[in-house]
Amino acid sequence: MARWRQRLLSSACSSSSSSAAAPQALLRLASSALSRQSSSRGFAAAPDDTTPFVVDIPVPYAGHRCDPPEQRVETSAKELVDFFKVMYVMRRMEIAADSLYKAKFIRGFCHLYDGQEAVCVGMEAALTKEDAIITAYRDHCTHIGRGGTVLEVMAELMGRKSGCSLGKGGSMHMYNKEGNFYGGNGIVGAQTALGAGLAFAQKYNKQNAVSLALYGDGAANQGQLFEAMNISALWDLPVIFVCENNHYGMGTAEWRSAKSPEYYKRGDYVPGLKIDGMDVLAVKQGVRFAKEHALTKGPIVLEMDTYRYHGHSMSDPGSTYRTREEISGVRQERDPIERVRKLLLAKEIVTVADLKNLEKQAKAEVDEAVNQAKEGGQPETHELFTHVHVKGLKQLAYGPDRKEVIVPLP
Ligand SMILES: Cc1ncc(C[n+]2csc(CCOP(=O)(O)OP(=O)(O)O)c2C)c(N)n1
Ligand SMILES: [Mg+2]
Repeated sequence: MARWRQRLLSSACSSSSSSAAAPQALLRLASSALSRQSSSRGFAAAPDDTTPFVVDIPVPYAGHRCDPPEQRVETSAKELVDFFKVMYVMRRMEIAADSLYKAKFIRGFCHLYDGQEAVCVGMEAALTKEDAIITAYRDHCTHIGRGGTVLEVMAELMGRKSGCSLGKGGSMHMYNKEGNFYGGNGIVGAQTALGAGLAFAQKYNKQNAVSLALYGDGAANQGQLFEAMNISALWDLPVIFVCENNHYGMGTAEWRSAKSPEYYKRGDYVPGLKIDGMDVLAVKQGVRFAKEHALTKGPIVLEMDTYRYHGHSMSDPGSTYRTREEISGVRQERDPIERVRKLLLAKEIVTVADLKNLEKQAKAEVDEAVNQAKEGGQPETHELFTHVHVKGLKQLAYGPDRKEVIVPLP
């Protein structure tokens, strides 16, 4: 078991001897860049420069029934700065949600995404908003990725009407039709079949777009995932099944629940790709590859090797089935924001002071959203009966004994 834990820290590096030292090399490179910081900033590129340059992806991809993409990826100074900014906002937002929950401003369920930001952000960098996304309950940051605001998330979490689901959904039910984001779903694995349905609609309507159905390692053992894969493969649907493997389900480690934790291979006849989900550039490149595949050949599985710092939900301290050392080890070795920070410094795109400023701005943005959300009102009572049924069906809502009709639903 100790060996299994060790794998979390070194992650997919173990699959290639040449790459095993790569993360350490990246860390060394970054820390030497850090020590080179001085008052004079020798820009290799200005922070808003969009000129492309190439970066190595240290952890090798692993392919199943497909040749993986290159271990090199194009990026730019601007893209890296934008990645840092958005991931930092996401991190602050989740930390704020944690405090608000403890202060009882947020009630009910609350599933935090900190640690997994690179999956969401790298994915979006390879997609357009024509592409659709559906995920499970860990959806706050997905909403931001789809173009939503921190205020919409915070207000939704606190049950305020300025929330993205008008304060009626809460943590598990972020939603944004304009951004082709179909939620936030609480039934483990069910969203994968809905994702196949979204891809069916895209193909039927001859859209040049794909659907991404995200699910966790725990959900990977759900039967309906395999039903969804079967029909998607039969009909060549443009769907990307994205397994966010954070190595734990609800209080259960993957080795206790999955006979084969090689989730990228579990589509059997459906090709798969394993990606370092803590590396935003690796995710971008992998999702771009998968989109091309899905549009031309049909479904593909992506396994994102990632990690969540918080427990499964607020009732789970997250430290009873894993050690604190494991969590802090992943933070030190693989944190997705730190990785981009080091790259920005190594490439001399920003200084330490610039990054501090960006962090300050992100914190201020989140603080302001929290304050605004707190001031917002709760949904009106009549909203209890909207968004329940399709409009115009004239369904009746009854009292508990079904004798008393409360209201005809609009
Ligand atoms: C059909 C169904 N079974 C059980 C649950 C309770 N449940 C919620 S999350 C979860 C574990 C999911 O773990 P994973 O897919 O790895 O996602 P993570 O929480 O790690 O993001 C379980 C068993 C549920 N919501 N739906
Ligand atoms: Mg999990």
